[in-house]
Amino acid sequence: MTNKTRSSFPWDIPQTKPDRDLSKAMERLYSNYLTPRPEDNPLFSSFKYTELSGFDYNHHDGTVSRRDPSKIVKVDNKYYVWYTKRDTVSPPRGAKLCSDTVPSTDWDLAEIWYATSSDGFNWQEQGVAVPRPAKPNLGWRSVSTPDILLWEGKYYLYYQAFMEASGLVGDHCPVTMSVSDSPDGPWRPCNKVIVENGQSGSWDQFSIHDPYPLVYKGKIYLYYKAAFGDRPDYLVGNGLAIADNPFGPFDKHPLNPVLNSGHETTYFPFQEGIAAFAIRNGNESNTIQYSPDGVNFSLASVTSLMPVAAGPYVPEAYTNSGYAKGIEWGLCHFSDKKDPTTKHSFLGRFDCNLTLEGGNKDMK
Ligand code: AAL
Repeated sequence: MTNKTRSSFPWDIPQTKPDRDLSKAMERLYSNYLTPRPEDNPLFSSFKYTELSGFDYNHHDGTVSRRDPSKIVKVDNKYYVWYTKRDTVSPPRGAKLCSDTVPSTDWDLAEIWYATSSDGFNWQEQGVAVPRPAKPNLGWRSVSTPDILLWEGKYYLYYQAFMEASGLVGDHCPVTMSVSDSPDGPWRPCNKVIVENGQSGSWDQFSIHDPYPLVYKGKIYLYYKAAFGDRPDYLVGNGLAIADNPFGPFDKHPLNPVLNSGHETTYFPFQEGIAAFAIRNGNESNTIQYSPDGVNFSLASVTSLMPVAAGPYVPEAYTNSGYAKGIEWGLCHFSDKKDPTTKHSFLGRFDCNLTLEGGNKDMK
């Protein structure tokens, strides 16, 4: 439905707040969202999903899993994505039954792999980017959930580094980083914790998850999730740590957490600020949020069927453009959790309309 058709309805929602008493719901329409009508709201979109070609899953028997894709970057006309890959003797068996070869969770005993594509639909898996290092190095049990930063001509992968099987005690792990001169590697581990856990009793004392670096205001803005407790009582907050150098120090923002909801949160520069997908966990799940300063987020829209663990193609993720145009597609993951004997995840593509242009936002 176009705006033209819409505005011909006599009862259509006025674009500006009417000068009369309003119900709470109508009041909220003008105070909570970027625009009262989703058709005009640059941060409203539905999502469309497409199967990818190029990844082999061993007939989806649960021994092979790919999940938590990074942002996508384009280098020499090729798209690159990094992700968690598990290729194990069995599907995850839980903390009680795991061993040196049997994974506890879908992201246990994993490595970071990468793939390339010329069109975003057909992918070629290139191989391992960051293998599990020998014990007792950071991440010896599992390396997972990567994201990528381009900074002054070099490439930096930030990822979770497990020192014990996930699930033995929560899902606890720190974040570390590897650096390379090329997206094809080789990757050199920095061998240190990049974002420190909070002090005992603080909101991010146990784990720093889902590191997500962007370049904003000339600095590295690294968003992350911290988890209190175990699934399903999984209470999350999302924080921000800022650095001038990819090796750190990363200073945590004094207002952390900056998001009260959102698991595997996705961020991208939008207009002069930062937009975020809060996909699940928390009162504000299924919302797209916007902060004009990268710190103070408000609801921009409420939507549904959002991409899980989305890694979008963000043309302005590292350009420090000052006024960004948004995103149109990326990769995400789907998890097959119903049957414990084949539990695994696989990658898919999402398309959306989260660009500066308004227009119809329903993806068909
Ligand atoms: C994901 C992410 C992190 C968690 C686990 C693997 O969805 O939030 O990466 O540790 O689940």
